[in-house]
Amino acid sequence: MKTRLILVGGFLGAGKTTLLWEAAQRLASRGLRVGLITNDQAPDLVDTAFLARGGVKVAEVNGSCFCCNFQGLLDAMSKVRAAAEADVLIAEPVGSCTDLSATIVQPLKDHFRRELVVSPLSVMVDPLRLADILDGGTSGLHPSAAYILRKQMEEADLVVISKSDLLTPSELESLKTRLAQAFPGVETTTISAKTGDGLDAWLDAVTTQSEPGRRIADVDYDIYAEGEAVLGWLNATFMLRGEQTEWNLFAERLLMGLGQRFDDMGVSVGHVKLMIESGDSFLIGNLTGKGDTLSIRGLAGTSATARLTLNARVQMEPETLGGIVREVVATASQGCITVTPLAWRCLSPGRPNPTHRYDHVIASQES
Ligand SMILES: Nc1nc2c(ncn2[C@@H]2O[C@H](COP(=O)(O)OP(=O)(O)O)[C@@H](O)[C@H]2O)c(=O)[nH]1
Ligand SMILES: [Mg+2]
Repeated sequence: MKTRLILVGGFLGAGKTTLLWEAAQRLASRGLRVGLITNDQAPDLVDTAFLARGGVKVAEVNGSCFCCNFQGLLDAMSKVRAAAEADVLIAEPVGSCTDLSATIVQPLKDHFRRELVVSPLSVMVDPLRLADILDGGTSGLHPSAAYILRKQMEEADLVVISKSDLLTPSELESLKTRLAQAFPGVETTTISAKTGDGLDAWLDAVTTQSEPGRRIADVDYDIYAEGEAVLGWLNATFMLRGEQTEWNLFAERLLMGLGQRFDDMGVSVGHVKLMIESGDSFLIGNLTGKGDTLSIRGLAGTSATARLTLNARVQMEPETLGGIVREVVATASQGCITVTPLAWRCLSPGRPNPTHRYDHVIASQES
């Protein structure tokens, strides 16, 4: 029996991982076996640790994006397919990646149609960013990063407007209409992973349809490379030890401190995400733009030790980003917590150099 692969792209912070979590639970309750695949430029990804807590098998491709490490994606698919005996795999590419139709979907259709059914390429977009992009703005992003976001929608089979709970039904309808005008022929849907609205409809679509990669965007790799290179990238893990600490308050101090610093500097935040784990308890914190996007979910309780994993993608030199994170973690510790770094990767993504790049659409697979 063929395994189904669902690719969920979309810019940093669009809501991909939250959707993967929800989708995995719902597919499991439909009796399907699910495996998840995450992807990042470096190891120690919050998303992987978070998704693995859901009891689902997860494989991580790190060190390079799927497009530039196609074999890494294939290996992860085999590994998680075997481990989960999976009927369905859901893969989340790096949020600053585009051109997935040409570099992932077409080669899969071309060479793996015997073992794989590939679902329509879903691309998630945050409605607040989308509104500004459709108004001709950059949603606070570097123009080349905003270019990536637009290309992601241009190549999508299905644009999924996420976080629909943040808008009224009429605002959503108007966004969908404008999206259809800006990207003619693209299918659109809306989802709230928070309330569950639209989730089953999206799952029905991606688990039954198999016409992926119907379009290929014309991507200028110089602009694409610049859009990625302007982001400082930090994946860090720390051990925190000290007095009894209420970790949710610590996370709030830390994210507020970071949001404040980035807002004061006027730099654009792609995503800052952290996880604090203390025993079986954990929390996830996020900034997906300015300081007022701060959100924390879960409870990490009160204890003397915890593990902090922090992933940040912010428009600045990686060393500057690293320095700010060190300082703000120390300030949030208020002199009561000893912070020991366990892992530290600070980089700026290199020029994308895909393993494959098709310039034409491969005819659709027979089911
Ligand atoms: N209001 C709302 N927030 C959401 C929803 N889905 C995700 N988020 C938030 O968006 C942020 C980024 O989510 P995440 O899934 O990590 O995005 P990713 O970077 O695309 O994987 C987090 O703060 C989530 O809590 C949603 O349906 N509604
Ligand atoms: Mg994610």
